Amino acid sequence: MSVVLLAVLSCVLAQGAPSDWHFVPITPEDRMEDIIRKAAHVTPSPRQLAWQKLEFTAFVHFGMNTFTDREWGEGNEDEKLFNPTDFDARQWVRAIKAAGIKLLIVTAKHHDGFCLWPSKYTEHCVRNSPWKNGKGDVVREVSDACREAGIKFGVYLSPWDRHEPSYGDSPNYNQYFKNQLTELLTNYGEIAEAWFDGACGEGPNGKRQEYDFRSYYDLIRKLQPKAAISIMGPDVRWCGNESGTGRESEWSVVPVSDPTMYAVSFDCSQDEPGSREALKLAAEKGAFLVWYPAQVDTSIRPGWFYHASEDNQVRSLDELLDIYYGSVGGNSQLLLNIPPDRRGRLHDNDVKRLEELGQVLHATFADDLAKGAKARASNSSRRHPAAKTVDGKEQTYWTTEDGVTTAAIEYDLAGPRTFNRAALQEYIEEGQRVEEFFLDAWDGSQWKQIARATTIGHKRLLRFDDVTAQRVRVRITQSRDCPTLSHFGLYRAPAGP
Ligand code: FUL
Repeated sequence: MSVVLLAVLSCVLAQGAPSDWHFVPITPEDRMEDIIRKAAHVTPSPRQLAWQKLEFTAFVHFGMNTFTDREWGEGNEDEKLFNPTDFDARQWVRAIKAAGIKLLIVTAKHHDGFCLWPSKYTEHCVRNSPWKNGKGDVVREVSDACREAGIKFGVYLSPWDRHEPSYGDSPNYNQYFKNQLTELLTNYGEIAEAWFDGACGEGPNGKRQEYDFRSYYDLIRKLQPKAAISIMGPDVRWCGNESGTGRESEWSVVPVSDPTMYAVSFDCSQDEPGSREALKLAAEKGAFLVWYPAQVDTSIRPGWFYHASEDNQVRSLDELLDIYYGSVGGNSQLLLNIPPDRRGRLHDNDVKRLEELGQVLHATFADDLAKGAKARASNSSRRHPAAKTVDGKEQTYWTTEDGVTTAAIEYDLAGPRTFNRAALQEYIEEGQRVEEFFLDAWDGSQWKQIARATTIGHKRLLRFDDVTAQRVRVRITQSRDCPTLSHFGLYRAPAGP
């Protein structure tokens, strides 16, 4: 108990950092059990929690590269090349919403520096394009379409800028970048996510740009306090690949060396950054535990931008489902890119695939066969009985009594049911804890194992062949502290494709 108290007390605020940034120091003096207890009590900020609950989000790469058939522009492209013939942001949003996506991030500026909004600070923008006689504003139309349709909106603003002459002249470019951020964060309503990648090149003056991330973050917190700052940012970490593959065990609590998170130098390529081994190694050097959840970003096509040559390479429904189960179902958020074509519309092939994906997800998850089931746990705290896992409410949860880290919950479905998917969610407001669990079904004479998995976190989805049973059991065999479960669900995915 005293260790828990110590962990909570040592969860202090980073000096000078915004007030909701918590971190817990780990040191060489800490024993493994101390480190694990501390990790189990690190919790998300309200902003991170809201971000995590979106689960499935969209990236839209659109800009100069769409018209030059490139992935990275040089920065010297003529503004006259940008000329969508039938631009329709509502069409993007309709297609994206049909897949069940809850937020859209548009590439307001990619590495070529061309701005999709009429920026006061550069001539390299839509104002000098023939589109709508220079009166168009992609960011405006997309943000309006998102709001109209009730989905959230975010911006990608490339720090690397191959057009802007001040790039590499660090203080001047930092000011330019903040001016642009200010335009985007003040003129387009609520921004739910600001996305920065790590690409950084040399400026025309031959100098390397030193980004002043600290001042970027401070500005964002001031102008859009609810916006999650992703990738080169303190709120959300990159999963480490662009192929759509999540980790088998994804921990949202990881060690960092700078608790202010102003200088994010996180090695995203690690096998399992939140594992016991990784925490132990970090403690030996002295580190800080923070809540830093993973995002899986990938494109529905081979490229991030639209290329007509890839029209027949839109990912199959099977592939997209694999990505979905591995990311959303593996304690990550999925950011799926769908690039509009030169008309300024999503291509039919992508639209069709998004629709199919939405249909399968809806048909699978609309009916929870475990909802309201009779639930009995081997151990429960008085205020958090097992029934809370199947009451359909996000804010209620089951947990064990102090000191109990393994337990089983048995569910009686009131009659035999056939299912092939399961969903489990921890109550992450209390932290992430489960390290291993099993799902079993009673076959009439004995318990049979259906699945085994490691972490749960915000969500773990399990896929298995059809099982027909009336009684099922979740067995938590390893947890970093009292396990919690806010949701347990059973579903039946339609057969095929
Ligand atoms: C990377 C960029 O270089 C790619 O072009 C793309 O925007 C991807 C999402 O981030 O860093």
